[in-house]
Amino acid sequence: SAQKDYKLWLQYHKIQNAAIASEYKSNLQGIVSLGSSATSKISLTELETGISDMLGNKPEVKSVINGENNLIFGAQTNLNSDLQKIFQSDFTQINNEGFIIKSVLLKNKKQIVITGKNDVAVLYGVYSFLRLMQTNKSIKSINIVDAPKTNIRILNHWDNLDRTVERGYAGFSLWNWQKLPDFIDQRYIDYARANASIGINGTVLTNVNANALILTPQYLEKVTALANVFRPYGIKVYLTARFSAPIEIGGLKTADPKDTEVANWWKEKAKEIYKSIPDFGGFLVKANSEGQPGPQNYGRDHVDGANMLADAVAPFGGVIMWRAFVYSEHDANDRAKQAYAEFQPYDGKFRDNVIVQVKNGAIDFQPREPFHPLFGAMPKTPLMMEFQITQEYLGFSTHLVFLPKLFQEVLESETYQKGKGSTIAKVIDGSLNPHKLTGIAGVSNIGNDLNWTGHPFAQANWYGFGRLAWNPYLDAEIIADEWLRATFSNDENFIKPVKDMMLTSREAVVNYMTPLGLHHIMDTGHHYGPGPWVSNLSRPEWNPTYYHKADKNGIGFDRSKTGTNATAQYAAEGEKIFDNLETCPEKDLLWFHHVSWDYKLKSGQTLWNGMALKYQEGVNQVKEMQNTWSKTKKYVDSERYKEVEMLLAIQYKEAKWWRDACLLYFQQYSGKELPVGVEKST
Ligand code: GCW
Repeated sequence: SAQKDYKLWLQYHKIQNAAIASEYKSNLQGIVSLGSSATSKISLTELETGISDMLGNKPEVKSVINGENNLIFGAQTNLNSDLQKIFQSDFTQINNEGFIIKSVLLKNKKQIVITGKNDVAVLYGVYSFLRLMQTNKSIKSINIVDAPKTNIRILNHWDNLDRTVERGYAGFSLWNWQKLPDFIDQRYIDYARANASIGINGTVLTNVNANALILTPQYLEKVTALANVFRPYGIKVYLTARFSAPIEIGGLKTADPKDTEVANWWKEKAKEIYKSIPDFGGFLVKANSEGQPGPQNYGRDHVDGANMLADAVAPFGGVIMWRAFVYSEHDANDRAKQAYAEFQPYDGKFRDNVIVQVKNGAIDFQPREPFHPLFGAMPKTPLMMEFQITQEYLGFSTHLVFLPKLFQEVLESETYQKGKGSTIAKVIDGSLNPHKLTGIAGVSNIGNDLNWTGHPFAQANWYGFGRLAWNPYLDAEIIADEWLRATFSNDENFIKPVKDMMLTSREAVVNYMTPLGLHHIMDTGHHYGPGPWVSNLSRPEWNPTYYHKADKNGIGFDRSKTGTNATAQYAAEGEKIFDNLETCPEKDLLWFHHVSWDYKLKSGQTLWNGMALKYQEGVNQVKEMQNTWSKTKKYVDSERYKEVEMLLAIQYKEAKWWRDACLLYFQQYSGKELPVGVEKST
């Protein structure tokens, strides 16, 4: 039912396996909370709900530790001296947000203890413990010490104040500004709970294409109300700062970052915000990008702009997340090179409380992009990853695409910036070059749809983003496994095929949209469906033809030495690999090279045939996904079953649309027949 959909991965299904259920019952005779904060109360309620739903009976809640087989939870300072001693060395292994879950002998009695340095860390431990149960893992002798590897794990909502959501495909914004601050929608609480359960600790409430009004007292009062709801869940609120706000709402004549009045205006604004939101996170800024105002309007640069804002929030512990998503129509030779060209020289020039936010690839959230060359190339500057959870270029919320596969591919990418092993994950978590600030942002796919994300399986992308932000080394398969068990069923006959379906879904979308390194050939503006023929837009780098460059001789964007030399932005070893046709991974071929239609692929096929067969393979994979889903009826409630069935039917129809449109269009250039195995258009 819709109610099920709404509960996300926190279904707490009754445990079907009798042996597991009885193990849980015998180990969970009572619950003891050692704390009394709002956050401890959330932990307690969550444990009571989770355990009673999964086991069918409520464990006794005790006010003191007595008897054995209790689940005891509380922060370090609330532990008795025996427990303090037991966990002494474990505490040295974790940061402020880490937790410990352990089976211990306390006065010779067996107990399970969840602890951490503060109540929010304990809450993370509670969710981790409940996840063990949701996935039917043994709790007989637990020994888990875990801590997040990044410190800012944040959603970016591209939500406008009129509740429209830029690139949002799941309804309108959750934030009901009109009813705030006095009306607290239950959904705000449920949102915070879902985020806390996967370790997300920040949220940027507003669109990067920002509206200065959010910084007026009328709106800040509403923001304060949301911050108050989120605080006990360990979630900090951040806002986007429109660079021209001092003019628009401050009555100043300029927003020049070097103007003292402007700098003071921001200082006062920060003071005003922190007065009502003492733990306000800071600002996310899109400046001088796609028409947004910024320091360059005044002949200043990104460093001037970021540092001025950084100085305003620094006294209160705030941070500035300054985006590197910039490209200009005045240098349309290769858009992929522009962010690096502009930002790399700024390395080491930003204040300590600035983190530069870089999209995973150099163009824009494509089904597949090689990693952004800035990663690893600014060793003296903390960089945070920006992933897009909402599927702007991947079929909106109609196509089933499991994004952790994409995220993992990026995080595992080898930058070679400090030799082999310099992966993006190590750049992001500060292990390649140590930084105080580390982080991962995800552009949210959440809206006020009953099921939050439009597509029931898009919930897995929100979930997976959170899990990877916590641990960027986690395998997508583990994430899919956890999510399926927590969301649908622990039955292996369901898990195995549906997990395979999720894990192939990302390659399927690449195949039927942009195989072999093709990119940005979606129809223009909305980016839904194919549009490789579009070539009439005012800015050259908005036209799909700019990206595929198909002609009689071949197809692809030559970014090698013989072309725009974008490959030179990578570390020498990576550059060599991408530059050379022999070593360039075929999945990125047409991203880096323009090759003839007769170019021989590793399979021995010509490029034209290989490309056509990839389009067909994508279609076949979606057909297979439909087939897999059709066998799951008995494991899934009828509403979600039906929804996914209808959505997969659309996806299949549209995979064929992509195949047919792209092949028909490119065929005018290749002048070749379709190879055997490619179905004729329908
Ligand atoms: O992906 C593109 C989108 C814009 C977006 C921009 C950005 C918020 O098409 O809608 O604007 O990137 O990331 O700033």
